[in-house]
Amino acid sequence: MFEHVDAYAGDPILSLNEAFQKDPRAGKINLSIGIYFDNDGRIPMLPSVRAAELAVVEVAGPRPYLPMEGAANFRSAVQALLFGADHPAIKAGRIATIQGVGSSGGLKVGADLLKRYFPDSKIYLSDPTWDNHRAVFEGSGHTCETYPYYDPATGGLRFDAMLAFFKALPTRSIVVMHACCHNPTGVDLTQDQWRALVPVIRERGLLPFLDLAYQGYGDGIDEDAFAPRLLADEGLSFLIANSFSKSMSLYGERCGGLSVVCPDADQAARVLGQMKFMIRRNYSNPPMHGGQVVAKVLTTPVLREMWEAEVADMRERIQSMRRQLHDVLAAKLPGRDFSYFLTQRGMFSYTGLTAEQAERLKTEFGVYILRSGRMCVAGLNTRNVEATAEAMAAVLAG
Ligand code: KET
Repeated sequence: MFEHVDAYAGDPILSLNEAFQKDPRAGKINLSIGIYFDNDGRIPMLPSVRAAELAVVEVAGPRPYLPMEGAANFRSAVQALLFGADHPAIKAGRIATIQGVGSSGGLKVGADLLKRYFPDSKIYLSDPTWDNHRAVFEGSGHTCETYPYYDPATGGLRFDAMLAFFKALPTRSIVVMHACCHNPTGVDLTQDQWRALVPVIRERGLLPFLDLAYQGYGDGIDEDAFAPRLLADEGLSFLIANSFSKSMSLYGERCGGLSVVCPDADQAARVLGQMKFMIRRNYSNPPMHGGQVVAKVLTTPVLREMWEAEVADMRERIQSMRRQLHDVLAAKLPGRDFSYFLTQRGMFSYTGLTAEQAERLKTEFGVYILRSGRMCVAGLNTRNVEATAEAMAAVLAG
């Protein structure tokens, strides 16, 4: 019956992570998947999240289905986190927010919604972007193209080319943008560059779809929400998917959301209704537990304060790993410029290593990075950073 089913080629991120788990070598180092590991190489259980979880379990009541759009307390906590509690767009009721199954689920609901109501619009992704962006949008029937973004020559942003490209896009084109901590490059727009984009988005009638998966890993929880706040302040319409996988170390609980900022409350109500329809025929309604833990952390002042400090610790640990990696590499290969490790933001660095060099890192040294050259800096720790730098130096030296 299933003779005609092809073998799955695998996923560039998840399948590599699976290969790492199976690797029997003791000194192996996992810098493949975008997961934050602590200095002991463990996925942390954040104390704020643990306390919230215990509180949630303590009062555990019945488990009805959640509404299609998710739990009201989670959805309003997401809005306050993204836009600031007192944002006029929240007060005006012009943001439609659903609780997703992770931010991947939010992206999927958004992709389905856009396919139905913007059937002729193309999706424009940054070159490069998170591998799964293309898969999710194509999976909903969209055609995806790319816009200029990363400059391999400088390790920075091709902002002028990007702006010129946006200026030439057809109206109602959908531009997918990373709100902070760009995956895979670690190269972000500055606040001034975001501001420069606003008139172009407005004049061309573009529809931004922001992806905020690393809030708090760039400059801070509020700082990393600069882009959605700016676009909302400017009265633009846009979508934003957000995730708690990384910021609360809750990967397996699949907590995230999708918010659509609309011109008025009436449009927001209709958009929310259609998102419910997309959800109903996809997975019906989201799971309960993780979302309640997230809402508890965000809305309980003492837990919120703990969480903000924990996020700052994770962010600072990554920065110190960036510095150590940079210093060892710079000492070993003095002719080369590794300053990009210091300027790139968030979990990832684009190392510039080729697919062959990445393969050598894996087979000869047990160091796993993606074939694109993306490294998850959050997988480094004081015990493996030296070995990683040495392996990279060996591979780079040929
Ligand atoms: N957006 C981006 C940009 C992203 O990097 C991830 C995950 C997600 C969304 C999905 O997050 P979630 O809320 O858990 O559905 N990225 C890492 C893991 C993965 O590929 O799924 C990664 O890039 O390694």
